[in-house]
Amino acid sequence: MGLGYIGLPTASLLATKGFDVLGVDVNTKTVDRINLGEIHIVEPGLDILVRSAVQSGQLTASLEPATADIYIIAVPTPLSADNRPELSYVEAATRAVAPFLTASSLVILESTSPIGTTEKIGRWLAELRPDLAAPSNEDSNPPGRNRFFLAHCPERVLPGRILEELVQNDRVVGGIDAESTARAHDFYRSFVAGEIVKTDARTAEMAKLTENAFRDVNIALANELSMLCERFGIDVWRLIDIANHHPRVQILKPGPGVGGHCIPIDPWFIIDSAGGDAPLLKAARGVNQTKTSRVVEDVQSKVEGLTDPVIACLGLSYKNDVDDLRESPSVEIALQLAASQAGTILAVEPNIVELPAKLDASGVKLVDLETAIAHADIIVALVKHREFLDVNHGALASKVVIDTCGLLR
Ligand code: SAJ
Repeated sequence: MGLGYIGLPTASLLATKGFDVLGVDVNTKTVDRINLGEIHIVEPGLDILVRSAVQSGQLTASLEPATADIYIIAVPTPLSADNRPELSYVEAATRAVAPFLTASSLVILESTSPIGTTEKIGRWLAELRPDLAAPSNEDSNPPGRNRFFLAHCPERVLPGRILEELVQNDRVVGGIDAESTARAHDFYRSFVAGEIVKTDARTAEMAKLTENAFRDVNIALANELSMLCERFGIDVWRLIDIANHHPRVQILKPGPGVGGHCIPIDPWFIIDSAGGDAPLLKAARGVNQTKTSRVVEDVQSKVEGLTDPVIACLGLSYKNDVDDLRESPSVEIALQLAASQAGTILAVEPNIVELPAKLDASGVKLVDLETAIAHADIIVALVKHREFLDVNHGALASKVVIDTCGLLR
């Protein structure tokens, strides 16, 4: 259920491992493209995998689910405007599969979810299918009654390395009851090379959120150091390199802020589940958001005194070598610069062919690297894409350069 960044790689991998896979998505265009053996997202190796999965007949895409042994829910769990988890896609997917469940069906939630979501799915399914016994951690299932199984197995793959990590990463499986955990474990064992750690559903949910919160806090330290180093006249990249020589220190890299649909979102799931009582996670979110505003202010201060300034933003995606612009601090920076009429804003993003509507409407222009460098007074390096690595440093000599991602080191 869901053929996005997690569902499509998982569906096509399973298909090439011999499973009969029905990939379900609510988007007609996505379904049509996949049935032609084409893909709608950028991920290394995915085009070849999907083509071969579709051509072999093992993978079919559809708008509607059908009866299956295993249902994997891999739909988005976004954050609402007031930082609350939005479970409507999970609920819709649950409602869509409910009529098709049979005795012994295994339902697996892979979407990153707030604490208690797997139990919630169990309650929805119990209401929708009173003819089947729902799994219960109190072990109250009457013996012999037809029942379904339910577990959480959070996705943990890194965009850009999804196909490799789907197989190689360790997985966490947490069932509502021990039998659900065991069945989910056996399923993942059939295609995962890494260790499969068994736990309960709530711990699995919290483990996934903890991993991303750990990264957010660590990057917040790097971003705070970058702002402090600016004040102290110290090269933050060199500083972190040196500190990381210590055998027990591993600080991540500063950047223009933290983006994507995972790391800036998942700490809020914990904060929300805790009724707001998670001060460190909130502080880290604040620091990482402040870093984005600081980059905008830095550019604005450099523009002062220039006539008709041209500002080139190198990179728009949320991180290097992906096409994903969701929750991207670089997009936010370009938008804020455009809104504040800081100058003409040129954007270079080699992984897209057209700008999203809101950037286009704001007057930002998508250009290639050479054009941007030739015309810009101020270069803001936002994302360390491989296409930027060979940038001609000589051509930058006469420009004001703000390097947020260490591109020009
Ligand atoms: N970033 C930094 N400095 C760093 C590393 C990252 O500023 O040193 C920024 C990136 O530029 C980006 C953001 O953080 O804006 C997130 O990028 P990322 O590479 O850290 O993570 P994601 O969002 O692509 O994927 C994460 C991964 N989680 C962990 O590494 C703990 C991935 O394994 C998860 O599956 C994914 O979230 C997810 O779906 O939850």
